[in-house]
Order: sequence, then C-alpha cells, then structure tokens
Amino acid sequence: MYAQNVDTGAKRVRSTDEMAPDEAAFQARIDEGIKIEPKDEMPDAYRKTLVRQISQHAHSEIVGQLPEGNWLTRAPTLERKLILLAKVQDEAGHGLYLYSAAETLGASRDDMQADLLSGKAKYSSIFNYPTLTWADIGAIGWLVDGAAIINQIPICRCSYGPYARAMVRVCKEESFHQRQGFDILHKLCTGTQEQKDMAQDALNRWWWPSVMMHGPRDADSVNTAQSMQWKIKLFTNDELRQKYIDQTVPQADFLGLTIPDPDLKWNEETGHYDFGEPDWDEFWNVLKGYGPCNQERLQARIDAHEGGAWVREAAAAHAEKRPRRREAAAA
Ligand code: BYC
Repeated sequence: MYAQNVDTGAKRVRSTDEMAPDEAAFQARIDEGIKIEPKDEMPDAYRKTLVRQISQHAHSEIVGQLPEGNWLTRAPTLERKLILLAKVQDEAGHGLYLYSAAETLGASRDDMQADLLSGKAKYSSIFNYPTLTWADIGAIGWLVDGAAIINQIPICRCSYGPYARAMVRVCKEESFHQRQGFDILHKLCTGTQEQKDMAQDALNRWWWPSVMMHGPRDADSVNTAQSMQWKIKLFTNDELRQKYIDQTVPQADFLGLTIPDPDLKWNEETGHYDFGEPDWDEFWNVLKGYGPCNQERLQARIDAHEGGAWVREAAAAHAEKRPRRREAAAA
C-alpha cells in the first residue's frame, strides 16, 4: 500500500516510514488512487510542483501558438487556413484551462503572466525553433503534437483532479492536431519531388527538438522521482521518449521519409527502437534562452500583453460600473 522508494533519477525520494504522519497519510491517499481536489490538504511541495508544471504547460500552449500562427496568412488553401486557425485557437483554449487549473492551487494569473514575460518561467523548448516552410506546420502537428499526446495521455490519470480533467479534452483536441499535421505531410510526400524534399527537410530540422521535448535524460531529471511518487508524472522522461520513438518511426516509414538518426535501429530483443543521443548541450542552451527564436517568442508575448492593455482597462472599468447599474435598478 505504501509507496516504495523510487529512484528514477538524480533525486531519491523518502518512503512513507520516513515521513511525518500527515505527509504519510497524504501519500497513502495518492497510493490508493484517490484524486486530490483544490480544497484538500496537501503538502506545500506538492502544490508548488503542480503550480510549476501546470503553469509551464500553460505557457507552452500560449507560446506554442506563435510558430504556427506565423503561417496563418500563408496557408496554401482556404481549407488549410481554416483548419490551422482552429488548431491555433485550440491551443489558446488549452492555455486558459491550464491557467485555471493552476489558479485552483492558489496561483495568481497575473503572477504567472509576469513570470512568463520576464523570462523567469519556462515553456517548452520546442517552440524556440523557427517555422521556415509550410512543411514545418505539418511537422509540428505530426511530431510536436504527437509528442505532446504521448506525454499528456498519462496526465489524464494524474493525482490532481483539475489537471487530470483538463487533460481529457486537451488530448482529444491534440489527436485532431496530430492527424492534420500528418495529413499535410502525407499530401506533400505524395506530391512533387520538390514537395517531398520540403517534407524531409522539415523532419530533419524538427526530429531532434521533438525527441528532446520529453525533457532531460532520467539521470539528469531533478523532478521525476518526486513527481512520480506523487503521481503527477506516471512515466519517466526516457520511458515517454522511447514510446514516442516507437510510435513515430513506422509513421515516418509510411510517409517514405527518413529519420535523421544513423543509430536508429529496431532491436528484436527489447522490442523497441534503439536510437542515438540527442544534443543535450543544445537542449540546455535553449532552456537558458539561447535558442534560435527565444527572444522573438518572448517579445511577441510582451507586445501582445502591452497591446491588450486597453482591453483589460476597459473590462475593469465595465466591471466597476456594473454593480452601480444594479444598485440603480434596485432603487
Ligand atoms: N522544455 O526534472 P525535469 C504542446 C525543464 S505544449 C523546457 O525532467 P519535469 C503544444 C523542467 O521544467 C507541451 N523546459 O522536469 C502546444 C525542469 O526545470 P524546472 C508542453 C524543460 O517537470 C502548442 C528541468 O528542465 N507539455 O505540446 O519532471 C502547440 C528539469 O527537467 C523541458 C507539458 O508541459 C522542455 N522540453 O519534466 C502544439 C507537459 N523538459 O521547472 C503542442 C507537462 C524539461 O525544475 N509537463 N524542462 O526549473 C511535463 O510533463 C513535465 O514538466 C516535463 C518535464 C516532462 C516537460
């Protein structure tokens, strides 16, 4: 019943015998699969970890609109434009559910927003790469949303109720996004040689960043062990990465594209693909703010926030006026 010591990475977690009674009781609820709800007692560290992960997740959805939004005016047909517009709007919706989920833990939307705009808060590394061609929009849907689904399906079963429930709808929408990306690439791969080359070039550039999206190797992951004990994460970064690669390689074969990894090989014994080592220096550099588009992405969010100031002011003025109108109606 009680959690075993989990040692998945850099940090070792405590067994329930080593915990204070209230903490052990909380862990026992988690181990029994009872969902934690906003008004329940919870350790500060559990709350803090959730706010960290959920707010980063929300920021990723919001910043994630930018690379694709960049192609809204250049989508090749009206139909593609409508589909892309709907996808980008879905991402905005995901960001808002997630900010709301973080608010149920006592986080303030203004603080989360301020942390994103000051560069203090992280968002997914993947969105710091440029979308150079239309095929990149296919690659984002296929690879990036594909990676997101692998990561997020288990979160539908995580221990915190509002986060788990938000993920159900998000995952349904992400699977539509993944299919639309695959469909863009399928069209290109069955078109002219130039179109197929464009698809291959997009795969070459997006493959490794999407493999790194799952986070650092388990050995370098500071949060995994504790998050797994609390069932905020149900799989380690490396487990999810392996699942992602096993699922994606046959899809690349179907498209007739080559994954840019000379070490990629089916392993009969393990029943999984072996693969090469991502460039972790690149990953950590992107996290530190030195990716190809970090500055541009942050500036776009700052501009949007400043440009929206008049809307916030108008909404606040309207909210102030409303009670007075009600008072007048009652008189
Ligand atoms: N990028 O100890 P670790 C989407 C950070 S949205 C940036 O393993 P953890 C989509 C990590 O935060 C996709 N930072 O951390 C949207 C930690 O730093 P802090 C977003 C990363 O939390 C629009 C440090 O590295 N999905 O799909 O146990 C259009 C050490 O890592 C990254 C989610 O957010 C990264 N890739 O595991 C299309 C899902 N990886 O916070 C698509 C929810 C790691 O200690 N999040 N870091 O300063 C998670 O599942 C987990 O937070 C992660 C990381 C697996 C991402």
